[in-house]
Amino acid sequence: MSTPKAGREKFKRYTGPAAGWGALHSVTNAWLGSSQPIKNIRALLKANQHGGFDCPGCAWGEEPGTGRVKFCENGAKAVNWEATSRKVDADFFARHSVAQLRRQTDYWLEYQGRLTEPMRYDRDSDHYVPISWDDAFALIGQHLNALDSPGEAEFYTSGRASNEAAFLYQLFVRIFGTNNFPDCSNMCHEASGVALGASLGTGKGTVTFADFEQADAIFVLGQNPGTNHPRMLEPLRDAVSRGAQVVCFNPLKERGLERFQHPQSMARMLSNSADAMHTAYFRPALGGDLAVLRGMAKYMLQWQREAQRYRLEGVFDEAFILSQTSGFQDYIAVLDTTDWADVVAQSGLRLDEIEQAARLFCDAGNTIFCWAMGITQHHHGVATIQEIVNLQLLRGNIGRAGSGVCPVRGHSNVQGDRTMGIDERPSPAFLDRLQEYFGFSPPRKPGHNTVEAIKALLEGRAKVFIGLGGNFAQATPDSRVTHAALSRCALNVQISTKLNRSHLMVSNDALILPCLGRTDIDRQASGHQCVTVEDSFSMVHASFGQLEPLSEGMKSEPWIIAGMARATLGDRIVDWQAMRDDYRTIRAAISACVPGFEHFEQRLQSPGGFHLANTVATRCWRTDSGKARFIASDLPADLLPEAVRSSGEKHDLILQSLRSHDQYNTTIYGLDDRYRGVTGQRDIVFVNQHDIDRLGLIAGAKIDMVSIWNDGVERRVRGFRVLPYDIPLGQAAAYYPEVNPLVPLDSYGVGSSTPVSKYIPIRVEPSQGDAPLAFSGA
Ligand SMILES: Nc1nc2c(c(=O)[nH]1)N[C@H]1C(S)=C(S)[C@@H](COP(=O)(O)OP(=O)(O)OC[C@H]3O[C@@H](n4cnc5c(=O)[nH]c(N)nc54)[C@H](O)[C@@H]3O)O[C@H]1N2
Ligand SMILES: Nc1nc2c(c(=O)[nH]1)N[C@H]1C(S)=C(S)[C@@H](COP(=O)(O)OP(=O)(O)OC[C@H]3O[C@@H](n4cnc5c(=O)[nH]c(N)nc54)[C@H](O)[C@@H]3O)O[C@H]1N2
Ligand SMILES: [Mo]
Repeated sequence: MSTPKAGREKFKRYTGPAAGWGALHSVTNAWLGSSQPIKNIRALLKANQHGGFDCPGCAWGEEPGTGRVKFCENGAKAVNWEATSRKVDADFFARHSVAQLRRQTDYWLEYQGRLTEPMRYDRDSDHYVPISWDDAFALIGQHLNALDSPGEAEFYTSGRASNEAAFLYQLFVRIFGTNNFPDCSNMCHEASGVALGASLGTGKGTVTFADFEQADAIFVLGQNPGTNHPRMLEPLRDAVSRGAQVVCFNPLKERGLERFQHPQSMARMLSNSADAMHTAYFRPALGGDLAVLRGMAKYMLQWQREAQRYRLEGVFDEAFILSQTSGFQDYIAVLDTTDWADVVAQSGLRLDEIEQAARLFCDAGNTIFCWAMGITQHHHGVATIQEIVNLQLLRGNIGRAGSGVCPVRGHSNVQGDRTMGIDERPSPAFLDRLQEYFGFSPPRKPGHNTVEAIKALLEGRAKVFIGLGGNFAQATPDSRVTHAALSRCALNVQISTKLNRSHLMVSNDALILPCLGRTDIDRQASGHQCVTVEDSFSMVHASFGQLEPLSEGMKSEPWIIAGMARATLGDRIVDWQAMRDDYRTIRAAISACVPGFEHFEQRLQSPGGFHLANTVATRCWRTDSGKARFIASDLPADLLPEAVRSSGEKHDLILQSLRSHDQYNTTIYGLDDRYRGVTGQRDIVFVNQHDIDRLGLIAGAKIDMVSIWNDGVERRVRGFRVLPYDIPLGQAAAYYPEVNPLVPLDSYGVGSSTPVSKYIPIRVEPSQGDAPLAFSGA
C-alpha cells in the first residue's frame, strides 16, 4: 500500500475489462507495498477456505465445494489493510493531539496502523492517554449506571461484528434495558428488510448459488459489483456465456457490468480476452426505478389482457397468483391508474426501452433480481423493492429454483448481526426466547435507529454512545450535525481496529478500545476460538483468524463486550466470563434463542457451513395474510421531495454519492478509481459535459456544492473539481463520505428511515475554498 500523498491528478478513460490484469496489478501492489507481504499472502490464501477466516470484504457468498482459491482484488485490499504491522499506540497519541488529528484526512487516519492499546481521552491536554482495560470497563459501568434511564445510551453496530459478538452485545444491552440499536444496516439494506418482510414474510434474500446457475435472466439494479462485489462477476459472466440474459439498470456505465476478465483464469488473462457482462443495459433517472418497474408491469398487464382476449397463454403465472398470493386485484387497479406520462417522466427511460426490459423479463423462465444501494438509498426504496417483488409474483418467480430476490448485502456479517438480534425493533418472539432462556425481562419498547440516535444525541436525550466497530461520524448523513451530536456525549466509546474520525468527535469522556479483526488469531482460556458469520445467501460458517495479533493490548470483541457487561451489570443473569472464555458457550445460547441455529456447534463442522433455511423456498409465507403479498403503492407525485419543492430554490443537479474502487466505506485505501478512469483524487464531481456547459462551468474547475432543503440550514462542501463524464443529463455523482455533509438528517426513506444518499438536489457555485468539509473535521 503506498503512503498517503496527493498523487498525480489525472483522468483517463479506462478501457480494460474489470478484474483481470488491472486487478492483479493492483493486488500485487497491495502485497508488495505492505510491510509484511509474505504473511499477508498466506493469510489471503486462507480467506474463505474451510478452517480459514471469512473475508472481511463483502457479504457475497461462496460457491460450495469448488476448492478454488477464493479472493478478489478488494478482498486482498481489505485483508492487507487489516493485517498491517504499523501501530497506533500510546507514543502515537502522545505525539498528536486530537485537534491535530482532526486536521488529517480519513485516509491518513486509518493509514497510521492498527490500534493496539486501550486509550482514554484527556480533556485537559487534548490527548488520548493509556488506560487499563479494567479501568476502561469501570468507567463505562459508571457512566451507564449513572443515566436516568437506559434509553439514554446508544449502542451502534457496524456489520463486521461476528455472530458471537453481536449476540453477546444485544444480550448485554437488553439486560441493561434498551433496544437502542442504531446500526449500519439502517443506512444500507434496511429498505430491503422492511419491504421483503411485508411482502414475503422474510427480510432476507431468497436465492443461493445454485439458483444463479439455473437462472435464465438476472436483473441487476442499482449495484456496482465490479468494485463492491467482485466475486459476483463470475456468476454473471457464466450466465451470459450460457445464453442467459443479464439486464442492468444503472445511470452510470459501470465497467464491471460491461466487461470482465477472470483474474484467476490464466488462459483468458494471457489471451487478454474479456467476456461481455450484460445483454441489456438501461440508464434510468436517479430514483426512477419504481417508475421503470411499474412501466414493465403495465406492459405485462397489457400483454396478459391481449392473450386472454385470444385465449392464448398469458405472461402471468395465474395458478401461482391464485394459490399463493394476496392483493392481486388491488395491484392491478394501481397498474391501471398509473399514468404512462408519469412512468416516462420519472423513469428517465423511453417507453420502447421499458417495453424491451419487460420483454426480456417475460421471455425468461427463471429470473433473479439483485439490487444494492442504488435502490435502497432513495426516498422510495421500500416501494421500489416491493415493486420488484410484485413483478416476480406476477411470474411465479419466488420459491422456485433459479428464481428469486437477492438484496446483495454490504458488510461481511451485516445479515448475521440482524439474525442475532441487532435490531431496534426486535420481534416479540425473539424477546420471549431471550426471556425464557436467561430469565430476565427484555425491554419491549422500540429503540432508536441511526437517524433517531443522532437526534437524541443532538438534543441531549442520549448521553452515552458505544460503537461496536464502524465509523459513525463519517458514515452518517449531515456530517456537521452528526459531528456535533457525537462530540456532545458524556461518554463516547469506540471499539475499533483502526483510527477514524469517530474517535476525534470528543469533548468529555471517550475511550478507544482496540479489537482483533477477522484475520487475527483469537485465543481465550479454552484455546483458539472461531467465530461465525452469515453471508448474503444465508450460509453460516466458521471463521478462524490466522495472523498473530500485533499486541497483547488488543482484545477480541466478545472479550470486550463481556468486560463492559460485567462492569455494568455484574454476573447476576449471565456468567460473562464463561461466555468470554469459550465461545461455544455463546453458541449454545444462540442455539437456544435463534431459530435455525439448533445443533449449531455440530452443524458448523461441515465444510462450507450450513444454510439457514428460508420458508419462502417452500412457499410458506409468514406474512399477515399468510400469502405472498402484492403491495401496491402509487408512484410518488414528484421525485423531488416536498422539502425541496417548498424551499423555493431551484436545483442545478441531482447528486448521488457512491464508492470509488479504492475504498471500503469510510476506509480510504487510495485515491484512484480505476474503472472510472480517476487517479490521485477524490474531491471530484462527475457531471455531463452538456450540464457543464448549461451551468457555465469549466471542466477541471473547482466548485462548491450546496444541497437544497427547507430548513434554512446551509449545507455546503467546498472545492470539488468538475469532471466531464458519461452520466445522464441533470445528474451528478461524487464520493461518499466526502459529500455526506450535504445529506440533510431529515432526508430519509419512507418506511426505512435510510438516509437518502443517492438523491441529493444541489446548487453549484464557484468554489469559495479548497477543503472538503468532511476532511476538515467538526
Ligand atoms: N470494495 C468495496 N466493497 C464494498 C464496499 C466498499 O465500500 N468497497 N462497501 C460494502 C457495502 S457496506 C455495501 S452496502 C455495498 C455497496 O455496493 P453498491 O450498492 O454497489 O455501492 P455504491 O457505490 O453505493 O453503488 C451504487 C450503484 O448504484 C447506482 N445507482 C445510484 N442511484 C441509482 C438509481 O436511482 N437507480 C439505479 N438503477 N442505480 C443507481 C450507482 O450508479 C452505483 O453504480 O458494497 C460492499 N462492498
Ligand atoms: N453518503 C453516503 N453515506 C453512506 C453510504 C453511501 O453510499 N453514501 N453507505 C452507507 C452504508 S451502505 C454503510 S454499510 C455505512 C457504513 O458504516 P460503518 O460500518 O459505520 O463504516 P465503515 O467505514 O465500514 O467502518 C470503518 C471502521 O470500522 C472499524 N473496523 C474495521 N474492522 C473492524 C472489526 O473487525 N471490528 C471492529 N470493532 N471495528 C472494525 C475500523 O476502525 C474502521 O475505521 O455507511 C453508510 N453511509
Ligand atoms: Mo452497506
